[in-house]
Amino acid sequence: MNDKFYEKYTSVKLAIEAELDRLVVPDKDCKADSVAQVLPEHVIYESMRYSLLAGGKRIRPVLMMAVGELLGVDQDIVMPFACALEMIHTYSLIHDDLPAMDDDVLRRGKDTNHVVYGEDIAILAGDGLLNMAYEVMSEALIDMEDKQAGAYMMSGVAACSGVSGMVGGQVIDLQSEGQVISKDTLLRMHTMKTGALMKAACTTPALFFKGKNTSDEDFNLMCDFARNLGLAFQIKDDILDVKGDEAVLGKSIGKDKNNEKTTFLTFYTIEECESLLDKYTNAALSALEKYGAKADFLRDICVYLVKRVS
Ligand code: GRG
Repeated sequence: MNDKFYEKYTSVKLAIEAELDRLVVPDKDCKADSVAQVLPEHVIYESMRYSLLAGGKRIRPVLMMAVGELLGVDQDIVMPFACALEMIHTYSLIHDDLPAMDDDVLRRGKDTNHVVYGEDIAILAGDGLLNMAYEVMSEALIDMEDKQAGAYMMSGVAACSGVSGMVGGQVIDLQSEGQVISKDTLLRMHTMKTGALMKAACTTPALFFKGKNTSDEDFNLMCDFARNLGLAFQIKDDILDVKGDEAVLGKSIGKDKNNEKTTFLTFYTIEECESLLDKYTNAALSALEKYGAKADFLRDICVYLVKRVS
């Protein structure tokens, strides 16, 4: 990867992190006052910020900003939706790490939320982030000139995050533990659990144009891009769970086997997984052909995700 890519990725990531930092405070309209005055419920903000601002690749919001740039949607319009998506992703990680789900102690290089704040606060921190995501999107919608566009964007994020998307995929995952599942079920589970937030990231800017007498071509291409990228991302995640370095990854490895999860490595060897990774990455890249050089940042993101070590 070239330096120009990392410079751009870092600058988008830092802008997103600065906005997340601004949004998640006891009262974002009078930050200085409320930080000075410690309220009894202050711990929930601390807990939400602990996980949200703990690092992470920020791949979903960076993708959303990149697609927004590609399709010509103002970056200020996309930013609140990108932040909301990262809040939803972080809530899902906090809840996924709970003893009732994956029971994990390490995330983003730190103790998991419930280890630090207890299960009760960790559940509420996840709930708080989920609700704040909708607060941030609906406030953005109020300020948008084209409210219908904002409503389409928010509804897209909601659909991808809920039972027909990530939550549904997590249910399939939990119900599949210790069971023999088919390759089709595995693909369906990951398309929902991991792929749906990728779909939200890549299609939300395209939804800005819905209902404006434009064709659905960009939306359909972004669905195709996200579906293949999501599967490539998950295969790489499965490989890293076996071959990765816990210190670099910042999360526990070997968890899939311990939790009796079916993964791509249940069906395929590492070498076969690596060629599947290439197959899905190439399919994702093919979906970008129409855009020529304008999509180079998105192409570089794909390559970065395939080569990532964390
Ligand atoms: C609790 C509703 C609910 C859903 C949980 C996110 C999730 C669904 C489970 C986490 C476990 C897992 C392996 C999910 C697959 C998606 C994935 C690889 C998540 C980790 O995302 P990264 O790598 O993490 O983008 P960072 O920390 O970089 O943001």
